[in-house]
Amino acid sequence: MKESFRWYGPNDVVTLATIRQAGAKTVVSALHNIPNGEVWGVKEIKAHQTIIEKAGLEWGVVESVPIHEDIKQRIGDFEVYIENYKKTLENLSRCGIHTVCYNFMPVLDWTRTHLYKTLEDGSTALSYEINALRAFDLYIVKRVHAQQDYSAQEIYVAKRYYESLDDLQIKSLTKSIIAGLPGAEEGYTMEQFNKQIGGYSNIDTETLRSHLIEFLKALMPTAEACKINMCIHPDDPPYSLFGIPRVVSSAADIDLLFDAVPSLNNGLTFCTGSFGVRADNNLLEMFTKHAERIHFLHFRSTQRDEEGNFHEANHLEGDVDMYAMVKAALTEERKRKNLGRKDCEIPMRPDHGHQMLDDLNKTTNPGYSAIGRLKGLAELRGLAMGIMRSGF
Ligand code: CS2
Ligand code: MN
Repeated sequence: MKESFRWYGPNDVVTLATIRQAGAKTVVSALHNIPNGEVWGVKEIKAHQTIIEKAGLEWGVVESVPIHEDIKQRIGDFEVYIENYKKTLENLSRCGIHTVCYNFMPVLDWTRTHLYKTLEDGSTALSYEINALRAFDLYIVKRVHAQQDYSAQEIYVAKRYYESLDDLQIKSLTKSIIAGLPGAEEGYTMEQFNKQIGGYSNIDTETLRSHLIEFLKALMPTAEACKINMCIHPDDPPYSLFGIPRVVSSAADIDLLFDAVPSLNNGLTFCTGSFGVRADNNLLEMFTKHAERIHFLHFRSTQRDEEGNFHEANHLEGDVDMYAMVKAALTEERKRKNLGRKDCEIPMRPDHGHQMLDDLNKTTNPGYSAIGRLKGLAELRGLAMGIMRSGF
């Protein structure tokens, strides 16, 4: 596995020097300053790449080139934005960058209700509380059809939860959910959020899926010609939120996607933490079935409960069987090597980490502090070495 670390650019308090000391070779990064939908020019890509290379690292993966909302809804200027996306891929390829992560989650990117849940050992983790989400939907957003989406019992519990919140807690919950987590690119005010949700009133699951498939069909000739491996990131959490569909959540979703667009350039970011939130996702089966098109690995674990709450666990604990996942990744790499595939080292980043030690006193991007990720990477590296050395 090619050990990688995400870097948010020159303003990231976790510097490239830190990433080098963590032992990662590859940087996962994006041009966050370019508005969604616009072309990434060669000049801007090169400038970013030069900063990374000067630090002795390589820019191996783009995470993400965001998909404009017009493409997801197939409205307005979506054709222009698809053309722009192709140009961005061509420009990245010209600069020698061939792996592009993206997601197709409508309106919101990844979502958590709480960003600093204190764990038993004093570190903090990102978490998702189902009642907080429902209370937000029903009583803060006051979404038009929200009442129809929950049972009477769920509404009752959510109402009690809402009534227990003070103003500060309401503000903080709102910020966690709609202000945009790192990498999400878009944050909303309440008014904008409601408007965005409204855009999906006529878009059901199958419609959204067809929009994704149409987008990929349009993109593949360019991706193939420029040797760009597109790798879609799963929905996080992997189910519909706020009555808006999500279509990259389950085993059936990815089967449909890759059946519809079989090119290997139409690949997957295997995020164990995102898929792992659903108990009905058999991660190992999903991985093995689509292994040849997994171009990027996000390794992290989550701990869920019966009610639908989850928080981010230590990388080697929680619901994800990380031993099995790392073994599966190493097995796929060996297979590729035997087939003579050039991409026999798959970029892997420790996805998120707890805020801990000195980082507890720093302001870092939630989920993206240095030490928690360094710990995750070190544990994953040790696990991989142990598997390889024990003659797998
Ligand atoms: C998140 C997201 O789970 C994750 O990796 O941190 O930022 C995710 O990377 C993007 O949604 C992918 O497009
Ligand atoms: Mn991820």
